[in-house]
This record gives sequence, C-alpha cells and structure tokens, in this order.
Amino acid sequence: MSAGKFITFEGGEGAGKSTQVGLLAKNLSARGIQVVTTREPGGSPGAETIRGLLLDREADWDAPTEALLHFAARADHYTSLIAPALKRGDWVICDRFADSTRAYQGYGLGLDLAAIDMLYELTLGSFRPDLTIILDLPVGEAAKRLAARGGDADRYERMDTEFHARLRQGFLEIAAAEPERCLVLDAACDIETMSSRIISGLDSRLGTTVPQ
Ligand code: T5A
Repeated sequence: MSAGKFITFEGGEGAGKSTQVGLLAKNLSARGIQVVTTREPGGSPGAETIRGLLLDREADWDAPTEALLHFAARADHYTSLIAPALKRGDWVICDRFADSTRAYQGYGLGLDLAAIDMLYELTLGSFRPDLTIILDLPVGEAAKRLAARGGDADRYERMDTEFHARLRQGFLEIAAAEPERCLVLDAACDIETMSSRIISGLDSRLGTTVPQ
C-alpha cells in the first residue's frame, strides 16, 4: 500500500541509533527525498503520552503490561503518523520499532515470543519495515558511551550485563530470521564511518543511488 519507504533503526542502549537517524535523514533530504524522522516509544501525541507512562522512573510494569503499552503506542503512531507519511510518498525513518519489543520484552524480560507476534498481527497486520538497520555493539562498549554521555540512567540502562547480552542476541536472531529485511552493522566505529556504512548498506539494499 505504501509509496514511501519505512526504515527502522534497532539495537541496544547507546548503540548510536538517534545519532545515525539524524545523519541518514540529512543525507536522504539532500537527495531531494521527503523524510520524516520519528521514534518509539512515541512519535505521535497519543504515543508520546504512553511513552511517559513507560519511561516513568517510578513505574514498575510487568513484561506483558509493557508489551501491551508498546503496541498501544505503536498502533497510534502507525495510524496517525507512519501510514499517512508513507501514503504521501515520504520516507519514514524510525528510531526503534517492533523489533525492540521482541528484543526487550521478549528476549530481555522473557515474555513469550508468540504473544508478541499476536500483538503485532493485531495492531499492524502484514505491515513490515522496508529496511531495518541493526547497530550491533558489544555490551561493554555501549556502557562506556552512555557513561561518557552522562545523565541519569533509565530503567534498561541500569539492567545487568546478562540482560544486555540477551538483548544483543535477540536482535541478532531477529536479523537471522529475516535477512532480506534486516541489515546488521558493526557499530564499534566512529560516527562518520558508521554513517557511511549505513548509507552504502541502504543504497545496496533499496537500490537507491547518490545523485552525481
Ligand atoms: N523499549 C523501546 C522497549 O523496551 N520496548 C520497545 O518496544 C521500544 C520501542 C527507549 C527505551 O524503551 C525501550 C528501549 C529503551 O530503553 P530511549 O531514551 O528512547 O528509551 O532510549 P534509546 O532508544 O536506547 O536511546 P539512546 O539515546 O540511549 O541510544 P542511541 O539512540 O542508540 O544512542 P545515541 O545516538 O543517543 O548515542 C549515545 C551516546 O553515544 C555517542 C552519542 O554522542 C551519545 O552521547 N555516540 C557515539 N560515540 C562514539 N562512537 C560512535 N559511533 C557514537 N555514536 C553515538
């Protein structure tokens, strides 16, 4: 149904997703492509309200409730922002999407993956990203980046090394199951190198080229 392209960035905490979403948007805009950048949880007014519930430092949701909240936010985000933008022919670049629920609530917190699949089917049906870029970073490296950034650690940033190792494994298994959709890139490099790798990976996967 979509005329535009839907590109998602995934990976663990501090892998550099937000940084690279901005750089890719700049690159595509310079090619004359209409780009919308967005994020999850959030991205639409209703979903941003739910983001506040999810990231509230006082909240202690169990895994099923978290998954339900993420998919409720995602359903609103999809209906009110993603689908209309794709219909207009825009390219939508999203900082995290449904693979994060599979990785965090599924692999990380142990929620049944079949239950997550059911929620996906209920809210998004057969809709899938055209390309998912997974930034893969060793757990220790991500922790160093977050420490250098400073600020208060959120709930998942405070989780133990085993949790982060399960997340990383989860993202790699998602990519192995859907290799046509997912592109795993080693994120242990500087910001500019990462950006060039993403752009050449995207061009080769989507058949786009940089105009001369
Ligand atoms: N969540 C989300 C779920 O549990 N289930 C779900 O379904 C969804 C959608 C969202 C939280 O919600 C969870 C996952 C998250 O815990 P958030 O604040 O949006 O919370 O968190 P993140 O998406 O993890 O965002 P972060 O900002 O923590 O990580 P990013 O976006 O990967 O990293 P970025 O770009 O902000 O960079 C982090 C730091 O590293 C530096 C940056 O300058 C920055 O200081 N950096 C680099 N340093 C060295 N080399 C590079 N190549 C670098 N790239 C960036």
